[in-house]
Amino acid sequence: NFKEAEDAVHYRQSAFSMIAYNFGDMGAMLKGKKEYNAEVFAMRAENVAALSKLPLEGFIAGSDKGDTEALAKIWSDKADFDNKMKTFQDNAAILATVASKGDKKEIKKAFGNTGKSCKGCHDVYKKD
Ligand code: ASC
Repeated sequence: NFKEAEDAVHYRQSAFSMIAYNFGDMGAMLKGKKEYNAEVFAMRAENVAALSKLPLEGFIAGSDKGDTEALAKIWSDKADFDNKMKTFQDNAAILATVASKGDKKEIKKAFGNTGKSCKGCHDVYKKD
């Protein structure tokens, strides 16, 4: 278990940071901002799928204080928050599967769905 609330905050922020790095690079490839490399893309999709399972554990009770963008609403609507996190995990898993197969149209669709599940949660539960 985490010793302090701030350790839980750091844990989830670390996971989100790695998710953003990997997902951002995938976006750059899909938007043609850098060369598309199917192997690297699939590796990053695997990373995001694995990393997507980590942040939820860091949202422990009482960790809405301090250096965090997490809104208190997370803990008052925890079942919905958990659900949205699960949707993100499911979409990320689909993206990893689709990326390993290489159909660009399917990849774009799965990437879009995953991005929507990032935003869907941020819109409601993250400070702007
Ligand atoms: C990213 C990132 C997010 C999501 C979101 C998708 O690359 O850092 O928070 O995508 O913008 O809509």
